Amino acid sequence: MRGEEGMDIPPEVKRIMNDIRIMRIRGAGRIARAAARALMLASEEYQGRLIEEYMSYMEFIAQKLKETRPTAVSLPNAVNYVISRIRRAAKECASLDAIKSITRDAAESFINYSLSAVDKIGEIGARRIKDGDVVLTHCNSSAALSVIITAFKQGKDIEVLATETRPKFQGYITARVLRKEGIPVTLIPDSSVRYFMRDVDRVIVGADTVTANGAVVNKIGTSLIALAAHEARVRVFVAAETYKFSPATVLGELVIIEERDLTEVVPNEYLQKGPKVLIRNPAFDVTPPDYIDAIITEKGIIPPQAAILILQEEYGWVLEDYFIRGLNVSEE
Ligand code: RUB
Repeated sequence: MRGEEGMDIPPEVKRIMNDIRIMRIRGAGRIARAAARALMLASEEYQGRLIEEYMSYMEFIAQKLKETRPTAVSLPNAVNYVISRIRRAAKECASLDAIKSITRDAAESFINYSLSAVDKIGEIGARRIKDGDVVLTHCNSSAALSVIITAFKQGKDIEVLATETRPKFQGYITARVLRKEGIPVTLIPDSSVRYFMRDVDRVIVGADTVTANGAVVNKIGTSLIALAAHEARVRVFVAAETYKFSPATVLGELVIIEERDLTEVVPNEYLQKGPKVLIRNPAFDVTPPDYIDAIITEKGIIPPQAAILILQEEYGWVLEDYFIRGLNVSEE
């Protein structure tokens, strides 16, 4: 593949980009790890000798990766984690070989951090699940599953209601994973959530993005589930690694909600006939902090209103940089 700037994208990197786009690689955590790996592969494949060229090539790949899916902030956060380390190394005038090895280390350290964060969330979140609980989950979230599976492995007798999650049916993946673990699971239609809510003790979902005010962007339907849970006084927990928190939202940026292909909702033949109605397919929605009891991160459980503290701790340098650069620009 040749990019706008005439740069080659190695086939394996191109494959990862496409897999993210078509959702063969999906779920915010997996997408983030795949992006870090893609940067590592792109770096390994780079044949040139000039640092400047290497930098523009890596920035180009980073940009292309960020464009694959718009909503999960874990993707730009993972890319920026690696790219910021490469930029720093280039500024310090390291050799190209040294910069390449920093690229590999940065990508590997992001991937390892991400995997251990999911385990840690499992340990922390499992403390909030009681013996005998019925847990409802939506879509397919590794972080939410980590909590459920850890609680079960601790010997807690639990049962799970998994929503189908139309239109892409990620709930079937969740049901399969839970069944393999030996956890009793019932697959239910999305529209039956309020019907079942009276039997539910806890709702646990994942997140694609957590905003500065503690709102959670997750698979479409999450906000309706949270609303039904709120009405029934059922606690709602969100399992989210800290790289799912969005620094851009501190600066007032809104999260882009992905709208996917209409063929996910209606058959292609129907579309080809030129349907007389408008069809839409938003993939995510926003659950306000008022409907969330707590966010389980690898650093501990926080109320959604404390999201800003995570952002200050994890991304303070990004924000500082923005404000300092902003100041420089206005002083010029
Ligand atoms: C997946 C989804 C998941 C979050 C969290 O949407 O909404 O709940 O990404 O997942 P899609 P994880 O299938 O459209 O990518 O906890 O695995 O990061």
